Amino acid sequence: ASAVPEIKREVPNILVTGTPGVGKSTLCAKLAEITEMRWLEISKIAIENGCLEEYDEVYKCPVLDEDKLMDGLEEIMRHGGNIVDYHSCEFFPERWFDAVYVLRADTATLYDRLKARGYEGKKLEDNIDCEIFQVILEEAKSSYKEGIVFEITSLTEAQLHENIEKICLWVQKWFQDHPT
Ligand code: DAT
Repeated sequence: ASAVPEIKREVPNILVTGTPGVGKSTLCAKLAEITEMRWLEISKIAIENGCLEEYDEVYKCPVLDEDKLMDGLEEIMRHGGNIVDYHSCEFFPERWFDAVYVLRADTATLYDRLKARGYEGKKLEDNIDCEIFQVILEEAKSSYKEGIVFEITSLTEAQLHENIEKICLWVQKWFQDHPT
């Protein structure tokens, strides 16, 4: 039995995940603006709250203290209204999310975006491989119920707007299905 009493959320929580460079921040920023939900950039929150354990020299990125981070986010997640933005998704509690959007990109686009961000060598190759082998999509499918995982692409402005529309419709439907 969990020590945390469940609260019925009045606003849903959404997870936006995918390989770095697929367009998560771009989508989340816009979505947060339109829905007035809270955009939680996990990488930034981890830094601001001292939730980094060590630095991975191979991948040139910090390793999260996941337990500390989850404990710190529990309260805010219980009340809902959050858009969580992170390039991994398996360590979050399943009960936190009402929808999981996995952003996908083609190799050429992702390569250009990551190059422009200064990624190179192994870090660049590994992130491209991660996308080719749909690592995050598989992670999402094995961590969350099939019906709440949605695969989307956001390569162009037009697709960005289509995705925003689609997610806003999903949010509207969620409110209809969860009357207060
Ligand atoms: P992520 O947060 O997944 O790392 P991002 O939002 O920072 O990705 O986007 C990476 C780059 O791609 C950035 O330069 C903006 C661009 N981009 C993202 N989504 C886009 C879209 N739908 N149309 C055009 N450019 C986009």
